[in-house]
Amino acid sequence: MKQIALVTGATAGLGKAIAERLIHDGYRVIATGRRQERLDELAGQLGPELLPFRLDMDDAAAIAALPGSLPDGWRDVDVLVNNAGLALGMEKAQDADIANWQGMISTNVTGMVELTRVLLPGMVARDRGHVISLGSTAGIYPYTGGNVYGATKAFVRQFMRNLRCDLLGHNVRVTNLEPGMCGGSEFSNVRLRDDAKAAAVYADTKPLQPADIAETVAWVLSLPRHVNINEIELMPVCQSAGGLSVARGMKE
Ligand code: 8X3
Repeated sequence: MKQIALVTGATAGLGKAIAERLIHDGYRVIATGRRQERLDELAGQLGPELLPFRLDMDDAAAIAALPGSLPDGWRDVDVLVNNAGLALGMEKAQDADIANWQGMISTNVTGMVELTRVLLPGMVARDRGHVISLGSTAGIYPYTGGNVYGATKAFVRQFMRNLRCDLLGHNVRVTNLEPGMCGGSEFSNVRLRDDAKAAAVYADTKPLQPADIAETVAWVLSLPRHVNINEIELMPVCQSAGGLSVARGMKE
């Protein structure tokens, strides 16, 4: 029997690459996202092993109803890939738009925990499952303008670590993947709301690509059932953490 994976945010970028890779590796995939036409396109491309399922991660009622809303034969989700997430804005905290902060918390934290909560009982009851979340290096290393985005990813990190404690004794694995700069997605276009500025983020670099993240997901899943990869931090070779900063000449 093929395993079933549910991938959130599967209409583009990392989620799409992960969905494609999992279909290739023999999974049946529930691909969720907000844009129906993109989901239909993906279904057309990947065939009947992919179930397009419209889901807005800000819609608590839809998330709560999800297990019962899935068609027969698609309800026993073995793998949850918490990929949906976004960054909004790069302003310093003192200048940031509170609506941007609320938007990031709603999708990256609230939607993610709600969906995990509704799918975990089935995994525990069947004594098989794997929750894989997309954290970020932004949840580990602070940077200017990363304020709430980084904090949501630090939440993901600690939530995944705590899930490992709660799931001890059950064959349900939990992994947090923490990529650094990754191109080939809408991440910076959404964050900066300016395509030229988004392109400049990756200018003259060789960032990670969605396929690199999909490869990591595939590897983590392929390991024997007794092996749990807790966390993986990955960056392109052209990136490193910045170190500490000092402001000189400040007024006392
Ligand atoms: C994306 C990594 O460095 O743009 O989560 O915050 S970064």
